[in-house]
Amino acid sequence: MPKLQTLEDTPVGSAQSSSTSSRPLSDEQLRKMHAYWRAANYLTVGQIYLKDNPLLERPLTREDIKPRLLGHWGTTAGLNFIYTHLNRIIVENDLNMIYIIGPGHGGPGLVAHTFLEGSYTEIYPHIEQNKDGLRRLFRQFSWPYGIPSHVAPETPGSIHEGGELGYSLLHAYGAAFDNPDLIVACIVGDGEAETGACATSWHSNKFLNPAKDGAVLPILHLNGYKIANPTVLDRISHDELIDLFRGYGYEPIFIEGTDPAEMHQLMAATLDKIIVDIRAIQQRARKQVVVERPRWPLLILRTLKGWTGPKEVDGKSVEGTWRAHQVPVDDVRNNPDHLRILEDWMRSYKAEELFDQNGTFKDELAGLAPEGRRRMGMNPHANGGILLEPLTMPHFREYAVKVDEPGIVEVEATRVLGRFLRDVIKLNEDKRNFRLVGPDETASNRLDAVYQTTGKEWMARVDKVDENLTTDGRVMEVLSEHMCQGWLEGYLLTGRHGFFNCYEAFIHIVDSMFNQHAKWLKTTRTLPWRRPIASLNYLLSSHVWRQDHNGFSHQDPGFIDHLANKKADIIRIYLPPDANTLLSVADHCLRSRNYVNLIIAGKQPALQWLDMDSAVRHCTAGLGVWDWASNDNGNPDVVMACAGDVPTLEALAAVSLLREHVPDIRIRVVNVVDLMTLQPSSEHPHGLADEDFDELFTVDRPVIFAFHGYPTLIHRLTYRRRNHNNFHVRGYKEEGTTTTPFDMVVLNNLDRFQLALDVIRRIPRLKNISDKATERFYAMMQKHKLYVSEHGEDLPEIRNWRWAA
Ligand SMILES: Cc1ncc(C[n+]2csc(CCOP(=O)(O)OP(=O)(O)O)c2C)c(N)n1
Ligand SMILES: [Mg+2]
Repeated sequence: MPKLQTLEDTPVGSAQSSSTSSRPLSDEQLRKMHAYWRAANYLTVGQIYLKDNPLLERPLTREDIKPRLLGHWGTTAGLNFIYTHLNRIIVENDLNMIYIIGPGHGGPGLVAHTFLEGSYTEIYPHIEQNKDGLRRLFRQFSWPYGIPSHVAPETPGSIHEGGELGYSLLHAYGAAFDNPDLIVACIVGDGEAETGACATSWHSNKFLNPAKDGAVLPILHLNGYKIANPTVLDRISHDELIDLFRGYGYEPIFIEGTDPAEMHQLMAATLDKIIVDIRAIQQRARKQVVVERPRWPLLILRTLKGWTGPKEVDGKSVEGTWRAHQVPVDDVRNNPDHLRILEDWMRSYKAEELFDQNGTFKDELAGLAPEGRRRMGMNPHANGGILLEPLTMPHFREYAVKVDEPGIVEVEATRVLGRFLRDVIKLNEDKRNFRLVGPDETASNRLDAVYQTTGKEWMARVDKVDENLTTDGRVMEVLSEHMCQGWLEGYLLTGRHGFFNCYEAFIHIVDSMFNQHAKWLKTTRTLPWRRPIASLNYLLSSHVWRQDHNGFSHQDPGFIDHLANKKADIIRIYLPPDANTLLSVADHCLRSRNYVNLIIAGKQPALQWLDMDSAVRHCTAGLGVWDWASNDNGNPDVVMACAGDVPTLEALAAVSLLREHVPDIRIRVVNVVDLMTLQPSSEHPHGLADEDFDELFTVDRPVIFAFHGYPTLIHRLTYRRRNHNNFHVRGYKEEGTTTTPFDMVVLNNLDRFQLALDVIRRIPRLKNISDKATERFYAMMQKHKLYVSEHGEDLPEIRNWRWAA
């Protein structure tokens, strides 16, 4: 190994490398590459500041300047530098490479580069390769109805917006899995590296198999600053920094400097070496029988924040400081000194040497970029829908649970799903395009049938006691919901399929990541060139009602509410009441595109309601009357609605109690699988038309609704329905502990006794029996309480309850 120099030995400002000192670029190459970088920087500054005069053909005036200066300069010079150099190694080595930019606020840099390489104009022909095109390119940036300032879905070549920092490396690894030919260059901001998600994501190298997967090249962009502060990684000693990354299992290669000519040589030499190293690792692994975890190279690039920008503004240092983060010189329209600084800055890039009189990028420079799909802006992996192949699906009906009578057999729904997923994996093994991710819970969620056909990907040490670990597994388990989510997103965005299983309460850890993915999907629907990708599928099991081991900390159904906030077009929420409905829903979700599908299903033995034909019909409708449980003959006293497996059980148990105690009561049972059917059709594509809703829920009868989650959501979804005033919802009200399954529903007033009372109290003609019923049902609850306190389990009549037709 080359000896690493410590920062203390190194005068800042001179280029340093721990890896090499050779100078691979000829003078000509150096001149051109430097010009290419200047062009990208020029276009970046132009986008932030100018609405006219794009080639500075006349002195800048305030009329040329945008009224609102929005964007981020500081990170972008470094990003542009890296892109220029990646172009060279792509061309020289014919690499299949994509670029993920953690500090996505460097959006104008990626726009600039994809414009220079021609990708941008191919996708957006009105941004021509001439003066008009440049003017439009500048003007549209951070402009109303133009393009966003970040590396957004609108940006060619991007699968990572980077607006919310922290996920770049996870997306990079997700993209690299099962893409043996792909190299994912991933810029990680030194501020971004302080986030929790990023901190854990370095461990992804323990899950990447050099023989079967592609490579990730992490590039830590050590520009020293965030918005207003230094970064931790910049202010620890060089040794500590290197030790940190060696500790994560990488081979850090450090380069530093400010002089462009020196830095170009150093960067080129370093990247050459890195590509040799990556290829050597891959070749070795691909020849070996037993694959070992290599030390992948990691580049640490220490440059100036705002490199090549204004050194000083109003007597304060800007280049190389946090002041360069956004717009380094502001108020340009009103402050002539600032206008002059901007003009000098822009002229320092010598646009006249870069663009011809028409404003077209000069051929000799444009020729440096890769061609066709090798351009990072045009690489199909960054528009994964292009590469998406549908999964070969087993027939879900073959996994059906036999249900002769509703409410008699008990089955663990997720265990049944596990067999189906096992065969999804088996049938797509050759395509290598499906992964099941989860934070250490796949077996706990009872999906362990998958281990009959595959193992868990694991590149670290294996001990005798371990089970199902392999270097080539379709299951990815790591105790980080962030990693599961980020990997899966990267995998989906590059055109593959997957499934995320998680405890219901802890999926909240990735609320924010889900937000970002949902925003991405929403935007891509408006971009015809972005092809649809496979949906992000969540299975939440070990849910709020059956946390028998764990208690209150594990009881939280709020992820449903979180999803329901997002754009209806992309959100689907399913609460299958039993195994056959779960199979039908899962099959549907795995075939769908561009959605986030949320499925919530229990793993505990539970009564089964529908045979497969009925399940398919029910799921196709999304909700419906369960005739076998209803006796209303079109004229119900009450509608008993339910959504979720446990609420369905309690609702049906309440119905049978009511039949017993109030024999002439007419009850209609409506079960909801697809929650979004409750919304008006104007709000959600699955929303039921008002007439159909009225038909099911009536316009004037009480509706007692037993719901899996927080009750307010049902009100939110139905408040515009005619009968909303008669909706009475029971659900989780944040009461929990380590108690019996039935006591959990009692604590939250979702139990059969409470539901039965709710019914009686709301049917006017039953007013006279209300007090008596209250007494009787309260007595039953009392008996339950005493029994569970004494015996530690539910009453036999609760445990052994079955639906009697
Ligand atoms: C999770 C998150 N928290 C805070 C922010 C606000 N923010 C935007 S840029 C930035 C600083 C980023 O610093 P760094 O990663 O070092 O990027 P660079 O220096 O390259 O601009 C912050 C805090 C954010 N975008 N995401
Ligand atoms: Mg930084």
